[in-house]
Amino acid sequence: MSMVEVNFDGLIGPSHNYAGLSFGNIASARNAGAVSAPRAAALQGLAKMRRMMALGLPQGFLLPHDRPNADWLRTLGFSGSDDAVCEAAWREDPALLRNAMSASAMWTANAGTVSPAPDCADGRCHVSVANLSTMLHRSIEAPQTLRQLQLAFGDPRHFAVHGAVPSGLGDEGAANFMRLAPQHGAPGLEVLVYGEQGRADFPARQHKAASAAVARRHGLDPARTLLVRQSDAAIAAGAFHNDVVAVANENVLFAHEQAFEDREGTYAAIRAALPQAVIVEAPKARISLDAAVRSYLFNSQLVTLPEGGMALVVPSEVRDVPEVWGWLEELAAGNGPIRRLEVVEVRESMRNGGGPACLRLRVAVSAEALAAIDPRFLLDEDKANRIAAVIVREWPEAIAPEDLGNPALWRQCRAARASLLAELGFAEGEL
Ligand code: SUG
Repeated sequence: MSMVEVNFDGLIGPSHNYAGLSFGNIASARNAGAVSAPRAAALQGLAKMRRMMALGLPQGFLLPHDRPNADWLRTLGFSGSDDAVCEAAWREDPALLRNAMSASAMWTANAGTVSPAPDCADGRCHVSVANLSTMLHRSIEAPQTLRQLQLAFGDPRHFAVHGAVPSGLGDEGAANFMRLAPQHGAPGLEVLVYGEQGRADFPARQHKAASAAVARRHGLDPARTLLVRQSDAAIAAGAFHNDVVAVANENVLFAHEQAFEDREGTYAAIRAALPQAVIVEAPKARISLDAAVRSYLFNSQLVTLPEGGMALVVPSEVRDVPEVWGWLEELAAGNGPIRRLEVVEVRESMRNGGGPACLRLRVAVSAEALAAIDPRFLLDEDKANRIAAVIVREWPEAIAPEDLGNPALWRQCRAARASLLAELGFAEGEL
């Protein structure tokens, strides 16, 4: 079957800020307390989507969540109007309001895990919303993510959308998921990567039992499913998700030598299940784990171009780390599958640990399934222009840490999102 991959990027929300909420995410910790630029951030994300469309690739998006999340604060015992709830939280426990203000839903690689139709027993594309339960600010996302995915992929002939697995089992979605296949439309090998608890100083955010549950729910064939342990060294170096040290596309796996705890065993299992697999590895002798995490080399989008061949869409930070850029240029000049490099600028997201690959959720679909997606979630140039106009008009220019408690900012964030939803044809209360 012929299938294309659609990337659904998270539109970066008006409350984007640097509150340092993600323990184990070095960029988030390093930039805690800095002044953010939500308007620039959202425009950078949109520019990346336009670059992908310019490559001839279909592009979708998911919407920012309602922030500050007053409903979530109500579950913590605050009451009254939205502003009253936020004011009380800011007074009593400002950390709670910081969590309720996070724009972290932008990183849609963590929205859910997607198994394309050829991999699933019932021949439909299965999506499981991630519970993101390890980090408080991210554990808030699942209900709004579920609503959006149910709307976007609401046609039961082609899609099955599952809620999150129980929160006792940490699940971070497609950030810990790779699919290898001869082409998008062929049955693939699904590789689910988990971390072992208590082995590194930082939390392992993906639990093995959660990955296994997702595989069962999606009806994956055990012969084409691998559960692979992420290396403790990678987690300790700040790779809080597998997509910071590895990325796959069709028959190509691009990974750091220290991405997996059992490197040899993982590669052998991949080759056994998919003889066409090509493994492109960055040797630790050339690129240290630290350089890989600092540059976010592997948080790139590896995409198949319509004219054939693959491009690696890398964050501009790879150029700032000479050993990484030098090695990458050699790679692209060589005989391997990755011949083209596209450098994108998503610096505002990067400063919270979110590179190009974090910002997108991949959904491989047939032409019929693509036609069944709610078109309001699909992007074209005209819509990108209209979204940009709303961002320029309504997104805050800057947010400093003390601004998070300012009622004027809460109102601006709510109004900006409402304008965006209205512009895109979503009724109030639909999301
Ligand atoms: O979950 N950062 C996100 C970055 C997610 C990156 N996603 C992937 N690797 N796929 C996280 O750690 C920082 C938010 C803050 O500190 O305010 C944050 O949530």
